[in-house]
Amino acid sequence: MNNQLHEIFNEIKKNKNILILPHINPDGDALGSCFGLKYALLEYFPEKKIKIVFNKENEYLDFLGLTDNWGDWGNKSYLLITLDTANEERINKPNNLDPKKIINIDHHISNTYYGDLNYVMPEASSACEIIAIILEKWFKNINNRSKMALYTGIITDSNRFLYNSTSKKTLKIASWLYVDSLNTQYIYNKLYLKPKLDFDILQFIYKKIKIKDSIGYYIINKEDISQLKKESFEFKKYISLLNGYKDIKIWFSVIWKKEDQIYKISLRSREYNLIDIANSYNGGGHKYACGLQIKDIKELEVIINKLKELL
Ligand SMILES: [Mn+2]
Repeated sequence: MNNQLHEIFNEIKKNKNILILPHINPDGDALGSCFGLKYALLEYFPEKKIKIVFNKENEYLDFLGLTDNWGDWGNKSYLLITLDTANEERINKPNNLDPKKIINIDHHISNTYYGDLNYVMPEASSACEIIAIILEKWFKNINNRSKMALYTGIITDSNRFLYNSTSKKTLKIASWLYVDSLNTQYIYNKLYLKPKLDFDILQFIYKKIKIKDSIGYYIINKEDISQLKKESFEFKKYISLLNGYKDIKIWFSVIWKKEDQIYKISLRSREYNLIDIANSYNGGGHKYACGLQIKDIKELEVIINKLKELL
């Protein structure tokens, strides 16, 4: 059950120390929502001490802000706000985390409502959309730095308003964030200009794509990863290569993750609900974009058969 927004606002007002955490390996939406919220709160409550800590800084998102250190946070009494994070395991946290209360604000349909206060809107395009709607209600207006961060998260999670999670609400709040000084070209250059190295990987992946019975996929195994000298997570974004083909109704990538010794499968579709399959393997995510993990590549055949049944 969701809490009332005024309950969440009262909790925020009460606390001087606030820790905001995204999910591990944060993306544009996770960081955009954290920094968007921080910059707006500091504008109206400059006396608050607000920290954002995350495990991985990416050059393409560094314009939003950099991570703080954990420091002596463990000894302080503080409120924890988690954003874009579906369950407690996904929170980027050290073991000694001991907040007074947790506020969980998210848009994942698989969210487990692990907070003391929860606000989950699965229909929202992004966590940034939710935060922007909330901030507009609370403050009427917010500073441009906050707006830029929130706009960035909406465009990354909706793929520039392409995915069908984009709604009238998304566009309305995006237009509120879209101030004259918003330098979209700068944001798009940071987010979308690719290094030349990308060509090598693209060529590599294109050769590995298999398409059968309206299902398209590619597998990146242990040997591929060491051959290309890349990290496992760097292959995930190429799943969009398979989007936009009439004959491919469901597509996925299978990527070896050496840290966990498992294969990570990312499932995508324009119209078929995939979340039940992801959930049946303890995965999660959204209706048309979700993920799961398998230990043995032989399990893939069963999953492909389940996907075929959806078509
Ligand atoms: Mn998100």
